[in-house]
Amino acid sequence: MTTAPVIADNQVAAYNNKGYIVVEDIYSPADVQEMRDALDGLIASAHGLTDHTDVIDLEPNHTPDAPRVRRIKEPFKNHDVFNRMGRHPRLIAVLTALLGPAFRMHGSKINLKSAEYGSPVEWHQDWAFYPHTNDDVLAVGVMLDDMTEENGPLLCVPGSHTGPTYDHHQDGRFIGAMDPDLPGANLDTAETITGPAGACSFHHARTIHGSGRNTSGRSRTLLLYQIAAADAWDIRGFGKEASWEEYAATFIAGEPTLEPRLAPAPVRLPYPPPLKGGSIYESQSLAKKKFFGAKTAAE
Ligand SMILES: O=C(O)CCC(=O)C(=O)O
Repeated sequence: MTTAPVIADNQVAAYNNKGYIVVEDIYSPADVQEMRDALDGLIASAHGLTDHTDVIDLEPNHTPDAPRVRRIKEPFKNHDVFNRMGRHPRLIAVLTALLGPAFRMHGSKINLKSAEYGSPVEWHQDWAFYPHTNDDVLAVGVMLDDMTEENGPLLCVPGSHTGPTYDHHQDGRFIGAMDPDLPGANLDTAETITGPAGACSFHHARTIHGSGRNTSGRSRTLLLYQIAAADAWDIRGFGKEASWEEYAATFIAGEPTLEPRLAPAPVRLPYPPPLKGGSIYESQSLAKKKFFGAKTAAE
């Protein structure tokens, strides 16, 4: 393992300028294998399921006998391996460079995007789902497979993290997707985020992003860790945690503070909530206009 800094100054500058970067070699091949093994166990538990659960979100073409998992919900909270990997020293080093010394894991998920059918994610800004008192908030995409041009990679619109927060509503209700025909969002300038397994992408919560269906023969498994600076408080309220102790346990560096930092950032609240909840896939399935495609027969 190299002793060089995990992230160079020009990468920090690129993150601030574009709203996203990729840093390679955060996780070793052994780390990636450990996460894949843990994931295999979670996927196996989808056998026999007839509906989504609190942990497992199913693809539209799932059947109990031929399980097809779209997403694992909250792996950091629900699984030791993903909890430990969320505290990996190399990840913490990068997050410290981008966010400062104290931050917490406010959510996590694994988007499986399986070969041949893995679902797309429509254009959106994470900020529209969880606005905070300041925008030192980002998502880490841990590549558990190589993410390539072919297997439904993440796409990010450069500079969009300094622009408006777009409407993610339809007919007066939050659906978690932007209108793809919206003028000014510059979706045509989106860049493809690629990297080898073990690399991580870091995208700012206001960056416009999405990804297409995986029609390739290779899976694109992306573990997403959602991170907020300690002084960025979710303006929807105390958060998902039931108690102060649970909230404090989400800190992966530094300590909680009771003094939120207020910074100007355009905010829209995700209310009233979508008629279909549970995951972004469910709420976005309500969108009348889809950019990434055509619905499948099963949707
Ligand atoms: O998995 C992807 O390509 C996009 C993930 C994402 O933006 C999300 O789940 O909010």
